[in-house]
Amino acid sequence: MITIHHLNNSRSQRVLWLLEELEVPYEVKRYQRTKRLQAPDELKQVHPLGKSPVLTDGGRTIAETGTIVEYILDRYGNGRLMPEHGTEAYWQARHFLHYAEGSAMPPLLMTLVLGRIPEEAPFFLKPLLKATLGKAQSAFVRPQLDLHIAHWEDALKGAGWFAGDAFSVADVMMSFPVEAAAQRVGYDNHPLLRDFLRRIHDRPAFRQGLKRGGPYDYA
Ligand SMILES: N[C@@H](CCC(=O)N[C@@H](CS)C(=O)NCC(=O)O)C(=O)O
Repeated sequence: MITIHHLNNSRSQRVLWLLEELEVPYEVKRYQRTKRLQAPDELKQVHPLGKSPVLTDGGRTIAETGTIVEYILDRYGNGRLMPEHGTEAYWQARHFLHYAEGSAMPPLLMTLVLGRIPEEAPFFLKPLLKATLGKAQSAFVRPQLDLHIAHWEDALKGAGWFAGDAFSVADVMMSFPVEAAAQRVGYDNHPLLRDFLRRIHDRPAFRQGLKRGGPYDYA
């Protein structure tokens, strides 16, 4: 039986959603973030990085969302949620499967970190840090984020999914950066991304995944 080691309010939610879409039975072991929003040390007993998600299945332990998702599709997918091998849609799905964590998340994480540094600094440094890091944010990070968001909106033209004309693993993987950017940037000028979020939130498997994973700020 698969166990997902799930940190509350995290990108691990995608894995629960995928398993619900595929109707694969699984257990959830929940972990709570510390006051500083980090994973508890207990997770390091499951995998040395101590990050979530981690999947355990029999004697096997797998970390990193993209690998976990590939493992689940490979072992339990029976061809579902992945476009036909070798087609354009297939390579588009592979692109988004890797891109979600490899390229889309770093500028979002940077936004989070740059915003948090002044909050945690001594009071007399806050204004200086806010001004300096705010500039770095608007000069370097925000243009990158805008570039990425334009790529997402463009990908949704057509059928409204990230790969081909049907819902796939690409949509599951991309949901986390899309949710995170909705909070940090907003989609006033991106109707396809707004519609994408509405449609995934309506999926019964998405809602069931939320029940199993617990409160999730991103949806
Ligand atoms: N790229 C990794 C990122 C893993 C990761 O950073 N997970 C976050 C959850 S959103 C985490 O465990 N954060 C807590 C911490 O770093 O202590 C993946 O997709 O699995």
